[in-house]
Amino acid sequence: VRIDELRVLHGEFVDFMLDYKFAIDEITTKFNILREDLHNANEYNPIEHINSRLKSPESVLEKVQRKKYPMSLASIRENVLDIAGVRVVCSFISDIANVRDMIAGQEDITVVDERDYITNRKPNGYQSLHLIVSIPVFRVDRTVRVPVEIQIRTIAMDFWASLEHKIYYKYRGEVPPNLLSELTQAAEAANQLDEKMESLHRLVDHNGERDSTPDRSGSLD
Ligand code: 0O2
Repeated sequence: VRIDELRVLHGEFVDFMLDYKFAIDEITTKFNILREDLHNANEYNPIEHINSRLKSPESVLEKVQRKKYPMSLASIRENVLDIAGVRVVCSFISDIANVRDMIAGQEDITVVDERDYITNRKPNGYQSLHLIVSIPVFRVDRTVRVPVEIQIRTIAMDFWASLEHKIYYKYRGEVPPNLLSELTQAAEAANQLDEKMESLHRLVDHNGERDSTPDRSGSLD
């Protein structure tokens, strides 16, 4: 490949990746709007925090090679659906479905794929709701529909996943069996904590409702 051809290819790839950066900006703005809207209406806010990441060019190309996808921008657009990633961390398990519905129901969003690793936990214990959505990005000279992977999980699920991710990378995928089993146990503990927090949350909500009843007399119990 000649140097001027290489420059053109590089320019095209940088421009292609910008689509994903803009898609992340749009989705992040949507979640921030939901948060502020709920806050302004004095309603309960299920979103603890939002993170995002743009896959590096190296790991995009690594995935294309590993999965044996054709090496073209059109093929990458069609096959690599997690170049743009947005993670929404919620307080409670029940928040996840609400947050999912709030985003999936928006007019410019199309849900392309959905994987519920909460109902169907991965064998290692991983839990999260994954949505692949597509969103229009309005560039100067064109409109493109761009896929974004949205991961929705609780604080406990996120805590577990970030530790597991670090361990997995530290051992380059060859995690010793004893550590694997400890991790699975930790996932179970995280799940139990989530369930406990959920029931406390319901209890507080329920008592809160009784609290605001005008004819309430005496203590909560
Ligand atoms: P990173 O660093 O977060 O980008 P594939 O992407 O093809 O390998 P698939 O089946 O398309 O896998 O996607 P999947 O399994 O639904 O979700 C992929 C992403 O979910 C991962 O992205 C992680 O972010 C997260 N994930 C899935 N399984 C696990 C797991 O067992 N542990 C942890 N910690 N995270 C998980 P990347 O690209 O692997 O990583």
